[in-house]
Amino acid sequence: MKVLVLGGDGFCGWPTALHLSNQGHEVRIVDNFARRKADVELEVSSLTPITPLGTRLRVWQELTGNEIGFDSFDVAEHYHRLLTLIEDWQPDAVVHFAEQRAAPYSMKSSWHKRYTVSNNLNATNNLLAAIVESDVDVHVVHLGTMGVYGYGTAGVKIPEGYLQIQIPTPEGEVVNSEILYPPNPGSIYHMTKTQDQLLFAFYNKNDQVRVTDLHQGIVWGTQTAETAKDERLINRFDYDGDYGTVLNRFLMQAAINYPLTVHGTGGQTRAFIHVQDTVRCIQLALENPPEHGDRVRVFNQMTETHRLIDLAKLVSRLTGVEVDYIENPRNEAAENDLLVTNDHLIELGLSPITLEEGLLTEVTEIAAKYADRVDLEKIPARSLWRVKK
Ligand code: NAD
Ligand code: USQ
Repeated sequence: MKVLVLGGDGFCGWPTALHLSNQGHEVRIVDNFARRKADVELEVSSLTPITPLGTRLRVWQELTGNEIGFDSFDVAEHYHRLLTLIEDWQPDAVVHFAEQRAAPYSMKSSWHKRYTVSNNLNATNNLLAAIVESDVDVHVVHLGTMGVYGYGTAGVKIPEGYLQIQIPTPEGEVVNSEILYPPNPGSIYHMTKTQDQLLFAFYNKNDQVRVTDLHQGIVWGTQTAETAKDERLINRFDYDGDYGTVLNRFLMQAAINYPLTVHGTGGQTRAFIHVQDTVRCIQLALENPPEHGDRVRVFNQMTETHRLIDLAKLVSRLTGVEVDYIENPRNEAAENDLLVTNDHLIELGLSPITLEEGLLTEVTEIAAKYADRVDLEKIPARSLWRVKK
């Protein structure tokens, strides 16, 4: 299959491109290096020493003989580059990672809010419009987020995208229906993902574009089988207060004996998935596309849920590092339960990697290996959801 990977230089995109290439698919990456430029803006670097994309691609070809193509442009800005690429290269599928993905970054200032909305919505709309204009039969696999649902469950499992409802009529009858699960975003970033859903629903209804939207939980870990083949292929590891996600931050903090930064009481429950499962789920979604005429397909791409304080205590027990309770910079519920359905990916053959102590140790070891690259100043989360007046 020919697969175009938008955002293929990023944390999820790079290991996905390698995994698909290793599985025998023809892969081509598009990226504008917005993520590497955000590191320059924030004066921080990946904990792991990532090499330039040109080096990554050359090493992969040397090791495997597989060539991965690359085009450098902004998907949200350069519509005609995207259209021409789809017309000329005729991909079977496009995996769409090319969005600004950090909630704290999206809340830093009005510029960051406007950038995140403009980048994410234009990237998604440009992709869909280009597919329609090109008339190429493309399956879109998009990386969405569990955060589109909010994280409260009212005691029932969050379904995969759609909610069955009953509407009472004035005549006393009940009409059964199914609607997109009500969106409940907790940041500007998450809000863009709820709006992506409407773009997919519209282009699917109007133009029969085939879409799989993967509502992914928090990705943890860093290496996959392919990125571990050579140090020059190493995946990025974000640890800073804007882009670092919670479990990887805890593991890095443990490696340098920095008290674990639990926001509030740590009563928030979130969904998680290891990066090795991310690449496997995307492969499963690509190799089992929806039929023509199917509505947008939604899979919940997560394997387990955890309360943050439980994760912090687990990491603390394994490593002896203390837990620090920090005033929560975000505007979020202090506590929530989270029950999630993930039947579709399991039915397609996903065998989840759970958060076993061995894997936690592996990530802590990687963090320890590169601990001298940590800038302690960059660990605190300084982006506030509501600016104190
Ligand atoms: P990332 O920032 O590491 O990667 C995104 C890549 O897209 C970067 O290389 C960036 O340069 C590129 N990009 C962004 N805007 C672009 C544009 N307009 N044109 C071209 N390239 C552009 O993020 P990630 O962690 O790999 O996340 C990928 C996707 O998965 C995101 O859409 C994110 O919302 C979703 N997701 C990530 C996680 C997670 O924990 N990392 C969890 C759930 C969902
Ligand atoms: N948190 C801490 N301590 C920290 C960092 C975070 O307690 O040092 C807390 C946050 O307050 C929040 C939770 O951990 O309650 C998750 O924060 P996060 O930064 O790990 O994850 P989030 O902002 O939700 O975003 C990440 C990815 C995003 C993806 C989302 C999936 O950056 O791209 O969409 O996870 S989900 O959380 O399921 O919506």
